[in-house]
Amino acid sequence: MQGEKKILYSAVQPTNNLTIGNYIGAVSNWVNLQNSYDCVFAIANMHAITVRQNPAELRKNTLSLLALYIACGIDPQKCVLYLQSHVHEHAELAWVLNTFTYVGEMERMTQFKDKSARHADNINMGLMDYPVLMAADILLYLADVVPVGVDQRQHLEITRDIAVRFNNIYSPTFVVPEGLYMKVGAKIGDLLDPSKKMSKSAENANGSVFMSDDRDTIIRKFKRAVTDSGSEIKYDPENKPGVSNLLSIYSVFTGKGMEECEREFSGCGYGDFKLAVGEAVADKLTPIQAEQARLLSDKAYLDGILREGAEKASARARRTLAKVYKKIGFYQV
Ligand code: ATP
Ligand code: LTN
Repeated sequence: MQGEKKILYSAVQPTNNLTIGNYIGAVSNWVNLQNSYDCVFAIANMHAITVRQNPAELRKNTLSLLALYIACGIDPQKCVLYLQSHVHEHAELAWVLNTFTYVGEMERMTQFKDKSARHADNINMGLMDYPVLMAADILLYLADVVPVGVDQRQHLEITRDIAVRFNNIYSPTFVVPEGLYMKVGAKIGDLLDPSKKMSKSAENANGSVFMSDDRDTIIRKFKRAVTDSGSEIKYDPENKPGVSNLLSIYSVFTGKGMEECEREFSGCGYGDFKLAVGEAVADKLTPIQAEQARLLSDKAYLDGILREGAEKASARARRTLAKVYKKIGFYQV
């Protein structure tokens, strides 16, 4: 806890373009939470390189993600916004935590297994160690809560295990963080196959709506979205995964509760419903895209945010790492 407020930490990798799944599962919640918590948000470029990146693209995606955070409403005056590689303590704590993590635990991680299958030619140590670096991110800032999509639940669990393990061997050092998952939208499905999560790196780009898609593209993608048998528009993820996915998207993008959304579409055909969801998404994204473009034309401003963020983040990270080094017996002069 920092002052009166609990500490909240989260991050997104600057890989590809963000999808509305990332927005709904992560960034849009951050905007709502930033007043109630002491927030630290990172751009996880060290995680990004666990899958081979083009250096120029990675650089570009980094600034683009920072501009998107701000365009979505994250206020750099209220929150710490920084780039992971600017704070060397992440790599240092990850090394220490590696010695408190078992190989078997990492081999069991679902994301590791998925990504190993997708990148069979590059199953590098970093890919396997990804959750330990994520644990280091969270534990360095003594975060109380970590808002993420449900795909990250397993990584949060291992972070908690590592924290408890360390605290038990030495003395209370780390805060054991809680994952924060939203009721609606913690797992947005692919529009063409709602049983799969909508992903930045999906093979078929028609199933993912990107934050950078223009209005026509967004509407076209929603028009092609799969629905379910029957004609009723109600939230029932078990039996109506396609319709429920679209309702979740609509609910988050309009800020309306689920019951209100169901009422609005009662008696409406699937065609009109899909068009309405597409329009709501496009209406919300158009001004965000314009603001992102405006911010990207002011590189000096964005660099300034990163410089300031790195200073604030480093000051916190340094304190935690110093405690850890002391407890494990690293000689200090
Ligand atoms: P990739 O598909 O390239 O592995 P990703 O889309 O999972 O990447 P990340 O940077 O790994 O993107 O995740 C950023 C945040 O977005 C995380 O909090 C994650 O839980 C959330 N997220 C990702 N996909 C979805 C989704 N389909 N629905 C809800 N939240 C999601
Ligand atoms: N692995 C996360 C991104 C991430 C993260 C974090 C999220 C890196 N470090 C710390 C929360 C807290 C993902 O969403 N793929």
